[in-house]
Amino acid sequence: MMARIMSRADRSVLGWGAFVVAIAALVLAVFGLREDSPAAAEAGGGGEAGATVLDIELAEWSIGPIVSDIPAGEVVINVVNKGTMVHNLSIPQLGVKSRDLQPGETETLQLGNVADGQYDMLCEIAGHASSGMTAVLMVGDGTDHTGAGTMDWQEMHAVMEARALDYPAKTEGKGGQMREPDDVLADGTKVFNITAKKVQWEVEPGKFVEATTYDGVVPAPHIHLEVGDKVQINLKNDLPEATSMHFHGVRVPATMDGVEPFTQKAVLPGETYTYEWTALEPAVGIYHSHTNGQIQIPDGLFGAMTIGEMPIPEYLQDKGYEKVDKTVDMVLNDAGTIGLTLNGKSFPATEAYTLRLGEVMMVHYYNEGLTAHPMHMHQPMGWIIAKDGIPLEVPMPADTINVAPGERYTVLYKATDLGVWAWHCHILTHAESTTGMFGMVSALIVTQ
Ligand SMILES: [Cu+2]
Repeated sequence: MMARIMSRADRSVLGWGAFVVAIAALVLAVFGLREDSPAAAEAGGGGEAGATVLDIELAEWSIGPIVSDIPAGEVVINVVNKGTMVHNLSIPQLGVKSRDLQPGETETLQLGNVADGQYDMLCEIAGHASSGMTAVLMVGDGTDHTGAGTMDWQEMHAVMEARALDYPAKTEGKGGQMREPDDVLADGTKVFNITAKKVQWEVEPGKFVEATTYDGVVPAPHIHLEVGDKVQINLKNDLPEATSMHFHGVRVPATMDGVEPFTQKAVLPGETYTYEWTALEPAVGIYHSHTNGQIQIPDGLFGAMTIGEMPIPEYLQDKGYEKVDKTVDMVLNDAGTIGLTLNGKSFPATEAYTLRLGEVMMVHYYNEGLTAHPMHMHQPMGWIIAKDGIPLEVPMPADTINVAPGERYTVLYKATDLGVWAWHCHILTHAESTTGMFGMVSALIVTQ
């Protein structure tokens, strides 16, 4: 039995009231509560006599401790970069900023005499704060109860619950929708006119970021082709910098591989560049930039591209996986202006997916971020049926699928039990914070 790799998903939404109650219960039951104890380091040594010395660690994607509660007075901060990328520590309200620290580097910051108050700390490297590199410096006698550092567990719980109950929150813009050709030429060539441009993109309610996009959406429109299709993609560059387009995981001639300056000239601002090739083999791929890619891609310049049909393995047909009722792309990101997101949205603005009992969902995972994400579906169990678009001879069961940057996994899920099932990255700091779930969290809702 064959199923189209991407069909127009029927994402009918039902019973949201019941769902909201259900997910609230789910949130409490599944994720539980953790009380992060505010860290206070009060010691001599290194600083001026009587100064408070604070140790702050930078990593992907956190600043720890997330809340530091210290007395007013002289403050010295020892910053260490324990991550694998360059980071810095900035306290804008105090005008204090470390230099850019390489992995393993340290710096001591003399803050001087700091008055009572709440001061934000963040990494100023583009996209790092929105990915989670923020923390709070609470200075004073602790009577300020507006900040996270002084919340008791009930207050923290209320903040977390309020955030979770917003799910699935409405935001402007929806990416990754199927894109029909703009034109079909006499010889059957499918023509797609695609514009690279910056837009303001709402990643979560009220939070707009400058995204780098194809056609104004994150992820870019999904392009689906059949084996044998001739395709022409006219890439117009409306960005303020050069770009190019690479077809990741798709067999194309070297001259169409998009790696400037080797296989083509860069597409300069204002120019249009044409890619033409024939779809030779089935694929589960991605089209994305290959120019300044470490910025342009996390900032949003990526979209799914599939060719042909993905078969259901006989092994699973025998287990009752007869047809695919719904096909879903799950594009992961963690950096740039877009940050920790599923399909360009951060919880609670992520989509809620629905299945009826017995229905089968095919999910294509794609990772366009900078780090791996173990994507966990609470239920049902998933079956990996293809890796990077190639069907596996023997499918592999997995409730957690570690998707490294650049990888694609195709997974079948058959709805076996009613309920709201959390579906999230299992690197916990990609899914939860002291103010509740965020980032790479979504849910599958199974109904009768
Ligand atoms: Cu993750």
